[in-house]
Parts: sequence; C-alpha cells; structure tokens
Amino acid sequence: MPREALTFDNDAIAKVLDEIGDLIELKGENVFRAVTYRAAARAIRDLREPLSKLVEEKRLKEIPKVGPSVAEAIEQLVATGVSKRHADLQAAVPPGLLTLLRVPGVGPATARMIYDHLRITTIEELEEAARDHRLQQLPKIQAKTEENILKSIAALRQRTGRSLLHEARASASEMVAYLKERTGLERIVVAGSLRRYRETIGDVDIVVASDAGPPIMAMFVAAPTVERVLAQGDTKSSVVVDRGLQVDLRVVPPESFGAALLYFTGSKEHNVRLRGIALRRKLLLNEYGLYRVGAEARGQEIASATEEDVYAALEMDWIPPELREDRGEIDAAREHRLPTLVDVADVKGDLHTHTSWTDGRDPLADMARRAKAKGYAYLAVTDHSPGLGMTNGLSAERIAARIAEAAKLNAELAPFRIIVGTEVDIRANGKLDYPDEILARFDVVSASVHSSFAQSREQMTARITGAMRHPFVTALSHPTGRLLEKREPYAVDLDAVIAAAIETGTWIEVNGGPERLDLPDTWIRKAVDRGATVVVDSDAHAMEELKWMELGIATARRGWATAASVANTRPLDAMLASRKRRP
Ligand code: DGT
Ligand code: CA
Ligand code: CA
Ligand code: ZN
Repeated sequence: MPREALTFDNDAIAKVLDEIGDLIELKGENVFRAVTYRAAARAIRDLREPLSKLVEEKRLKEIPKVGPSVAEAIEQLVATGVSKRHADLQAAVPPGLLTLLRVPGVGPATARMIYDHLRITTIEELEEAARDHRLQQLPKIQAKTEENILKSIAALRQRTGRSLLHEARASASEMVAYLKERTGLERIVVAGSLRRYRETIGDVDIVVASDAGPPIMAMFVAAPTVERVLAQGDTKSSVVVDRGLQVDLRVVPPESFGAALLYFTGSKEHNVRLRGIALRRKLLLNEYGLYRVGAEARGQEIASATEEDVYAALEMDWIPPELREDRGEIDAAREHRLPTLVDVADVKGDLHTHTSWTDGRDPLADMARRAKAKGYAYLAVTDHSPGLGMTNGLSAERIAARIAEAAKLNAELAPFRIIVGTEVDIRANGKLDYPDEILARFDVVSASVHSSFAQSREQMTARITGAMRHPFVTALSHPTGRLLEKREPYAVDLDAVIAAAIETGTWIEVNGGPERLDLPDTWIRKAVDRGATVVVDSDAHAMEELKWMELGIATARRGWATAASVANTRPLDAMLASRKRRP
C-alpha cells in the first residue's frame, strides 16, 4: 500500500512546518511568519493527496496558505527529508528550548523569556524554578502562572497516552455509524476495552461479521475521520483517527462472530483463563470458535456463532463484558452466581448536578426538564458552597430563592421532583463549608474535597471520614479526587472510608464524570461487598452531561454492583427514606 507511506509523509511534513513556526517564535523573529507556517501545516493535514504528488505536478500553490517560502521548505522535505530553513533555525535556537513548549500554558514567547533570564532548557529545570518561585520574579509571570506551570508539568507526567473512555466512545460510535451506513451490515460491534468500559482506552477494536473483507477495509481506511492508515489487510486493518486514537478493524466470517467478539473483547487475562478451562476439556478456543482437539476429533467445531454458545459449551453463564477482567467472574459464571448488575434502566434519578447558579452552564429549569425527558423521577441540583471562590457558591439568600424556584417548577413538572441539594466543600481542616442551619435546608448534601490535596494520608482520611460522620452529609462525592490522565488520587485510606460509610449510613458516590469515574471499580466492589450503599451520579455541568450517568453505571457494573446497592435506583420516597437519618 503506497498510501500508508505517503500519508505519513504529509503528517511528518506538517509536523516540521509546525516546528519551524515554534522555532521562529523562540528565536524572536516576526510572529506572523510563524503563523504562516502553522497555517500551512494545518492545510496539509487536511489534504487528501500526498505532497510528493503535488510537488511532482507543480501544484503546491493550490494548497491554501502555502506561499513561496513554505513551498520551498516542502520541496526540500519531499526531496531530501530536511529543510534548510528548519536546520538554520535549529542551529540558532538553544537546544532543548522546544521541549518547554510541551508544557501547556508555556508558549514560545514565555519559553524564550524564561530562557533569556534563567537559561532554562529542560522541563525539570522549569519545574525546579517554579518550585523555588524564581519564575514569578520574571516579567509578566504572576504567582498564579507559576502555579499553573507546576500543575501542567504534573499533568504532563500523568499522561499515559491512553484516551478517556468518553472520547474513545465518541470516535468509535462515529466509525461504527459510518461503516453501518456504507456497508449496510448490521453486525458491526465495538469490542476490546471499550466494550468492557475500562476507564481509559488504549485503542478501539471493532469486529464486523462478513465474508467480504477487502471492500469493507477499503471503506474503513477511507472513512472521513481517518488521519492515517497504519496497516490495511483483508481481515485486519488499523488506522489513526482524530486526536491520535488508533482503531483496529477485524472482519470475521459470520459463523465465527461470537467467538471473534469474545476473543477481541478480552480482557487478555479473561481469555487466557477461558482457554485454560477449554484445554482441560480437550477443547481449543480461538477467535474462530471452540473446537475438539485430538486425532480422532479432527478439529470438530463445538460453538462459535454467539458468545452465549461459546460460554454455554464451556458450561458457564454468559459474562457481561464489564466483568471480564479475571477477577473471579469465570468461577461465578460456572457456579451460576454472577450478580445481576445494575443497569441504566434501573436509574430513577441523578443526585449530583450543577446549574448556572454556580459553575454549571444551564439554568435549573432546563436541567430539570431534560432529566424528566430522560425518564427520571427526580433530579438533585447540588450547586457548590461558597468556599470555592471561583465557582460562585450559593449564599443563604440565594438558597431561599432556589428553594422557591424549585417549588414552582415542581408544581409544573409533578410527579417529577427537583431536590434542592448542595455539594459542600470539605475544608482543609475538615470543617464543612456551610453551618448546620444552612445544611439543614438541603434535602441531599454531597461532601467533597476540592483543595489541599497534598495532605498526609492520616490527615486526609480524618478529614473525609470526619465529614462523613456529620449528620447532614448524605453522600461523599468523588472519594479519591483523581482526574484520569491528569491528577493522581490524593492519599486516603479507602478501607476506612468504606467503614465510615457503613457505620454512618453515608452513601459513597460513583461519579460518572468522564475524567473522574470515582470511586474506581475495584473499590466499588469492596464497598458493595461489605454492604455500603453507593450513589451513581453524572456530576453534569450542562444538560448533555446528564448522559455521564451511563459511564457511572458502567463503572458500578465493573465493580459488580447490583441495583440493590445503588441508592438512586430507588423510587423517590424510598430513596429519601433511605438517606442517613438526621438529628
Ligand atoms: P486497550 O486497547 O489497551 O485499552 O485494551 P484491550 O483489552 O482493548 O486490548 P487490545 O486492543 O490489545 O486487544 C483487544 C482484545 O483482543 C484483548 O482484550 C484480547 C484480545 N487480544 C488481542 N491480541 C491478543 C493476543 O495477542 N493474545 C491474546 N490472548 N488476546 C489478544
Ligand atoms: Ca483495544
Ligand atoms: Ca487493539
Ligand atoms: Zn460536582
């Protein structure tokens, strides 16, 4: 496939042009020249033809934003792989300075200025200077900027290159919809970690049932979201789509679809264990089916068409993908004691959402109508307490107004019910950010940590369990404080948190916000095993984000939670009655 190599060339050339733009600025040349190179890079990324072809046919001028100097660089890059302009700039700019640009918030002008004053050329040096508060002594750098640079560097270290679940889901759905439309086929299914709803996704795996691989592959690599083709074969192809996400496509014979789906859903550990069980019965399990082995059997097929068939042939119940992590699900399936997992259809309402009164986007009325349209019986709006200055927390007067507004809407939307709650900040000293007489006015109170993340494990555990012992606190929100690919969880003894939840009747949240998915799955399992009640919330800050409930429920399923363990599967009155008793 010549196309692979050539499209990669376009990408590589665009990257060099972008770098020329950065180097121009780092050198202190005219910013507008940098802008020209970057605009050309963007235009080249949108091209559908290889640049080498355009050079050969002398058609570079057809590309928008490509003037004579950019064209010269492209010609050199196509011919020799290097550009003179690029090399000259590299020689003129201190080596290493480019890497500083990897820190979000540090642009070329800032990097240059920092270099001029402090001779800093590495991210480590930059971090050290920020820690020592040497950056804020420089012109145009405030204490806040310095703090943000430290945060950005910490975030950079957190990145594993995996995608967040919701981003991978969006890209995968787009591809599946495109393939369904173009092929007219029905059985085009997402497998891999995405089907298991892992919290982050390495790559997207899609399985198609068809006997005609090549034409499907041709459509796949030509999909509008494809940025480059990594490999194209008759049964397996891989591409990179928006934001660098890899998508693998396998076309399998329709009669093998179940076995293939099982195989490519994984996890690898689950598959390994299944194959072991098969082997002990003298059966062979692979992506085509389950076969009898041995001379006399000659590969006689036992099962392959559906996943249920394959599991049944191994004498086990079908296992929901969320459980396929080799965490005991196989034994449970053999002994017919898999839990009936909580399902999105069980959810009666959402107990953690924000409105335009604090940091949400939409007004209460819109959030409530959308929740009602989703089929919910109730929605708690839990805007922030004032402690988080930046989120414009509700004052006592505004709370009264909010309660009145909710009552009015409730009359209109009945039997749907808006519950006025709050997400109250647990301050660094463990005190809640509202006095009791104000907390008493809210029907649900979610407590959460939003500051002083660096406290010791003892301090943080005492801070959190102390808040859980407060009689007005209904639930503990996002218990670990992690932000996926961005921020580590704070140090906290979750066993002690679960114990406090059980002792006090405080619910533990499974926050469905795609960056959080907090409590994490393995801890959910421990919590519900021990008898704690969880509450699954979207933490929506806009109407569309109510859909994050689905990710929260998937995470709860990965934690083996049943509806009985999830507070918001209960009808309104039962849910309210099951809250922690107040004095
Ligand atoms: P990811 O992509 O890192 O988020 O995780 P997965 O689970 O989607 O892993 P991936 O994409 O490498 O493979 C998808 C599934 O296909 C995996 O869960 C099990 C199966 N699989 C792929 N390659 C192999 C292999 O070489 N051996 C075994 N046993 N299974 C494999
Ligand atoms: Ca994958
Ligand atoms: Ca894969
Ligand atoms: Zn919140």
